[in-house]
Amino acid sequence: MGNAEQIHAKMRASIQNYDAEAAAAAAREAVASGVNLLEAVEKGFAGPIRELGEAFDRMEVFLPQLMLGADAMKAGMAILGESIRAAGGQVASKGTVVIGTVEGDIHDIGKTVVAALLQANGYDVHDLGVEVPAGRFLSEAAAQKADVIGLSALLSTTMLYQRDVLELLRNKGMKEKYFVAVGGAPVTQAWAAQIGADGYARGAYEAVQLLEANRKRWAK
Ligand code: B12
Repeated sequence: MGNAEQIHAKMRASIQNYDAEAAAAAAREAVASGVNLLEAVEKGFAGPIRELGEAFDRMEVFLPQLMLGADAMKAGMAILGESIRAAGGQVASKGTVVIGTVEGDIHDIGKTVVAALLQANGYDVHDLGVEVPAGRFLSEAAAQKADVIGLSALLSTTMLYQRDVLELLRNKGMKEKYFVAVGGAPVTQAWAAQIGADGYARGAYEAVQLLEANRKRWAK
């Protein structure tokens, strides 16, 4: 097993063991050894968190385990994020992204993974957190001179707030200023088209590809 695989395995185990300290230690090791951090996030943290979510759906694990797994991932991401940001200072930003989970929705794992992978790929990412009202997406996008607005929704009820953000943008004549990407488990390409979003991605890796494919729209 190569060095990178060994580190990915430690990261994976930390999530599977719900061990935040081990996740932080594995993340530190990833940074120190110079492995590709984007790949480490995907293979070491995003994969096992998704598997944990699926195990939860099958009722093989319970809510406390799910929360502890998420906490472990956050502890690791805090370290990787720092390092990714430091590296970002040396390369030109590919664009500014304002991302958050929409109003009424407290799910933040997927959105955090998307934010981290975008950051790892050279985007300047401002994570607004969860339960973000439509108006705040607009004010933060303006304040940060954003190119992209990312809207995450995990509930079929809160998906509707993605539409509200787009309606508010259109009502204020600001839609054309931003590339609006939507995502989250219940969100589909058809929903994105219905509400007039510019793009949809099924997962974090696809989110990076979506922005790469559309980058010329905001490149200066
Ligand atoms: C973890 C979890 C929780 C945790 C959240 C912890 C946290 N800090 O986030 C807790 C326990 C708190 C929770 C609470 C609730 N949950 Co919940 N939860 C989940 C679960 C099991 C996993 C979600 C997750 O983190 N997945 C892992 C991540 C990596 O995947 P992801 O979120 O899909 O994100 C990926 C993509 O969607 C995409 N993506 C995500 N965001 C974005 C944004 C953009 C811009 C783009 C491009 C892409 C993108 O990329 C991500 C990375 O690959 C799902 C089940 C499921 N299958 O989704 C249910 C689920 C979403 N929850 C559900 C429900 C009902 C609830 C509650 C209402 C439960 C309740 N009765 O109290 C509350 C909601 C409270 C609220 N107001 O928000 C339902 C939703 C049903 C529906 N369709 O409406 C689900 C589907 C479970 C189920 N089968 O019933 N939940």
